[in-house]
Amino acid sequence: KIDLPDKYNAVTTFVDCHVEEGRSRRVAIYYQDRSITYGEVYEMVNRAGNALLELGVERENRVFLLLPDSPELVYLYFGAMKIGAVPIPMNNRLPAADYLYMLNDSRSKVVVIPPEMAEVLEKVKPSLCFARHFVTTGNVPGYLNFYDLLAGAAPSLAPAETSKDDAAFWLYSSGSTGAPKGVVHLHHDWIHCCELYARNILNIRPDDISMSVSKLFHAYGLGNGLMFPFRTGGSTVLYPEVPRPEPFLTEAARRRVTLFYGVPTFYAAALALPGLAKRFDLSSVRLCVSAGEPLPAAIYRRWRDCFGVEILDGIGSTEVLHIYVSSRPGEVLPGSTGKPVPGYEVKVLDENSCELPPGQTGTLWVKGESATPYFWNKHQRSKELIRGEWFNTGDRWYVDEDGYYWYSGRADDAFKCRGEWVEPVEIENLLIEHEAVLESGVVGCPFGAGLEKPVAFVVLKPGYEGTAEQVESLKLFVRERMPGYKVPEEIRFVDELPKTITGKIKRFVLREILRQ
Ligand code: 3SK
Repeated sequence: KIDLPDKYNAVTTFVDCHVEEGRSRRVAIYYQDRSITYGEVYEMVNRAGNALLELGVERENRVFLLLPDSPELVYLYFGAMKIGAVPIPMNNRLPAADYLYMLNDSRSKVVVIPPEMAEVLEKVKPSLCFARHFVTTGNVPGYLNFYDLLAGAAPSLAPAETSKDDAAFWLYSSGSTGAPKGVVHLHHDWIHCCELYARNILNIRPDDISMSVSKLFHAYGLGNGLMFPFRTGGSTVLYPEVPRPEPFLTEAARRRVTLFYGVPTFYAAALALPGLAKRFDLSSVRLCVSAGEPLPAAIYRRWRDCFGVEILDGIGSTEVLHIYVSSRPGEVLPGSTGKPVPGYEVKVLDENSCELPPGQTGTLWVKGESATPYFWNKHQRSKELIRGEWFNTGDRWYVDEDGYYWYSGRADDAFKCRGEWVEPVEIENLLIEHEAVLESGVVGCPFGAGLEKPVAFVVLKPGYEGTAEQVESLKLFVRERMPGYKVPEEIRFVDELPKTITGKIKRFVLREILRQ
């Protein structure tokens, strides 16, 4: 149990403490060719907070941060929280209509963008009901300049006397259907994730250098790439571009990263590069992490064989903020996501809300101090997914006799074939073991009399072709290892799979493709 005083502002334990306790000269952020110390971050956070105050931002006002991973995003995220306002780090690759919805839903008063986002924002500006100030990190006519605002703001700032239970920041969770949900998080949430997961499972230390494939606008990336290193006074490498394996691994090697946080799609794409281990010196990495979707055993083994480092798989969610079930160093069971992180509780329930014994698949519920209290403006959805202290993840899992958790897909992805339940992920994980397969996505599709059968979308590794022989080879591969009803009725070769930003396969898009 982590005890916090009732009056608590999270910025005091992630930024201010490093200056107050003599760590001002430590490097907080590596960004391109710059090294930024905790002392510099502290001053810029204060300036950002004061600049927002001067714009008239008040406690609880939302501040929409449509910025790439960069020091500016860090300054504004902490600066807004420090004055008691509520930053919303935001994905900068969405369609304009999503921004319109989220800006009005959140009633954000200030929007901050890089200059290249101006074109998209201009499309929605006339329909914005609450935004009052538009700020940019470049030069855009009609926008305030971020650096001018900071230069004119004072470098010291006392933290707003927030309660530990005040809203600190929001993240929008897109999910697979419906409008995005504003997930509200409180000042006390991050400290729980940092202590329970980063410190107790990863054993994160001040000399660690962290780097995350997932971006800071996503809960997984925000923990990995900012809050975990800032909790200990360690360093983070911020990478503003899309994380393509070659340049990303080059930067990780150059910065001698020690904690590497990826997603299965990234690991799979990197493993498809020829001569991987020779081209990228990752000898500084002591631990890799994967989340976003379960890590197939084949990818775990290939990566470990290539770099000699374990990947710890974990389950997390935007609602719980970070990982609550995780593999442990030295105890990885490939294909499983490990065991609950102490401090969180999980249970597997059937459709009547009865707890299931080991071996039986049901819906995973989780309880923990970092879980969201509610979704903004979505009372019905909040009631459906949050029951008392428990949150319904909507994912299907089972726990084995040894207490290891195994993923079986989204509740709405499972389908029945010849009277038996089929979990797409089981077939996908087998297909990926085939030498020609880079990735696959499986969905149920009605054939003939409307009976559902599995269809596999397959991305082949470079050098393999989607021929009729390849189809037969893949079907035979499954037939030799699984009961007949799990053998894909059809195999379609595709260049890529539709995915969410953390690499979860959007199976509803695959189902739509089959309906066309
Ligand atoms: O998207 C996820 O699955 C996730 C994983 C770890 C931490 C946070 C999130 C949202």
